[in-house]
Amino acid sequence: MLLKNPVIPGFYPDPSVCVVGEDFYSVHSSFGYFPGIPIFHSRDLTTWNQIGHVLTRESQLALTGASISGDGIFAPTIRHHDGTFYVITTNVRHGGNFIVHTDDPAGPWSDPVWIDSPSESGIDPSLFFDQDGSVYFTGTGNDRVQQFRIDVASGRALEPAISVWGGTGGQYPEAPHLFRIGNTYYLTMAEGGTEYMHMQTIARSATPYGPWESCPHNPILTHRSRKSPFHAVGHSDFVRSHDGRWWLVFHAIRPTSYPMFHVCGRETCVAPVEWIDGWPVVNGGELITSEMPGTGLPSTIAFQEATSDEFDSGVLAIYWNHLRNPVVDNYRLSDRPGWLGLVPGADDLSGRGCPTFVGRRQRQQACTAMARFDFSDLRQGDEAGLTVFQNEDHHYEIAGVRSVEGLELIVRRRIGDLESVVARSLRFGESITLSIQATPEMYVLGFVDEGEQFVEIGRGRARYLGTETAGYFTGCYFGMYAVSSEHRARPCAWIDWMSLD
Ligand code: 6LW
Repeated sequence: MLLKNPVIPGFYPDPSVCVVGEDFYSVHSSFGYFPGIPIFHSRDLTTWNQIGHVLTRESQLALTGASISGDGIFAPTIRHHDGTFYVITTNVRHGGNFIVHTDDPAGPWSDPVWIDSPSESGIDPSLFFDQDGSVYFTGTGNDRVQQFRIDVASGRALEPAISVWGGTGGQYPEAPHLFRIGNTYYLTMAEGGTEYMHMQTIARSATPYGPWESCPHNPILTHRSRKSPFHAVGHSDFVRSHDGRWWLVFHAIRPTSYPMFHVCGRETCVAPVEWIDGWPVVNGGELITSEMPGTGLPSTIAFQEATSDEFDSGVLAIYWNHLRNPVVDNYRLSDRPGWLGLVPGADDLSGRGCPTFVGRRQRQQACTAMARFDFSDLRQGDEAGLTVFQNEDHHYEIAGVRSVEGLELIVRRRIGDLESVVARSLRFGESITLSIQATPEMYVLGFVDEGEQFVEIGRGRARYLGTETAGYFTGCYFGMYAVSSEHRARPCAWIDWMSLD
C-alpha cells in the first residue's frame, strides 16, 4: 500500500506521535473546539483511525470566551512511559501548560496536572523520559527553547528553566522535542512560523542541555518557495517503528489558486527518515508528495470513518465537535429516536459564547455536505441550518427561518466584520435537505429537491474562508446550528442524518 499524504486529511495540525509495540498514536491541536485533542491510532503510519479525544470533560478543558482559531489547545505532545500515556499541552488563556495521563489512550484521561512552570516555558511543551529516570520539560518561550527537569506526577519544576537553543535564526522557533539515540541527544524544532516559511531544524549534543551542534544540512525539511501541492511543512515529531526504522510525522497545507489559500487547515503527513553520519535525512532529501512508497509496516486495520451519521446510536459519532464548552442539554439524541434535536440558545456563530453547534472537519477541497432537516418546530425568532465555518468572523450558512409567510431559506455570508443575508427563498413543506457543495474556489449553498437535484440559493468564495484570510490556526468545518432570540426549552430543528462525501 502506498503512503498517501496527507495521511490524516483535514484540520489535524501539530501532530505528535508515540509508539507502543506495533501501535502508533497521534494527537493534534484543537484550539477552541470541544472535545479537545483528537487522538488517532495506526499500525502502518498510513491508515489512521480516530479512537477518541484526550480532553472530554469541562474539568480538563475550559474554553470560556476562547477565540475558536487562536486560543484554546495548542500543540500537544504524546509520550508513553512505563505503561502510562502522557499528553502535555497548553490551554492558552485558561491555565497554561498541563499534563494528562491514562493507561488507555482511547480514554478516559486524567484531570489536568498543572505545571508550575516559570513563565518563559511558554507554549508547545514536550516531555522526554531519559534512561536515568529524569523527565525533561522542553517548550518555547521568549523565542528560545526553554527546558527544565520536571516531576510529571505533581507538575513541579525541579530546577529553574534553562534557555537551551534558539534554532538556526528563523522566526518563531517552536514545537521543540528532545530525544536520544544511544548517547546522543537531539533537539528538533520548527522555525519560520507555521505559514509558508515553515521549516524543521535539528541539533545534537552529548547532554540534554547542550552545547548544541546544528545539523549541517538544516533545515532538514521545508517547502519554502518550492513548487509543490504541499506547503508550510513543519511541526514534526520523530518516531521509530518496531522494526527499527525512523519516520517523521509533520503537518502541511495543500493551498490552491493565486495568491495561494487553503481551507482544510494544516494536515498530518508522514515521511521516512534515514540517519546518515548521525544526522536525519527526511524522504531522501526529496520534496513530500501525495503518493510515496509504502512504509512496509503490516497494515492490519481498515479505515473506519463513516461518511454519514444517521443519529441512530444515541451518541454522536467520534468526529463531531462543538464550539467551546457545549450546553449538553441542547443536543437531544433520545427525544425522537433516530434524530438529533437542536435546542437553540441565544449565542450565535459570530460571538464567543457557546452556540448550539455540532460540526465536523472539511477534509477535502472538493466535497459535499448534506443534512436532512425537519423544521416543523421552528418558530419566529428561531434560525437553524447548515454552516461552513472557519471562525467567528468567517462563515457562510444556509438556514431555515420562520417568517409570516412560512418557512424561508436564507444564505448569509460573514466575512471579517461584514455580515449580510445575500439570498432568500420561500419554501413549501417543512422537511428539507440542506447542502453545501465545496469546490476549490467556491462554496455553493442550497437544497436538494424531490427529484434529487441540487438547487442553489447562494454562494461564497472559498478564499474568504481560507486561513490566509481568516487568520490563526484552524481549518473549515461543516456544522449544524440553531439560535433563537426567544427562550426555547425544546428543539427548534430536527436532523435525520448528516453526510459528508
Ligand atoms: C503551534 C506552533 C505551530 O503552537 O503553530 O506549526 C502553533 N506550529 O508550534 C499553533 O498550532
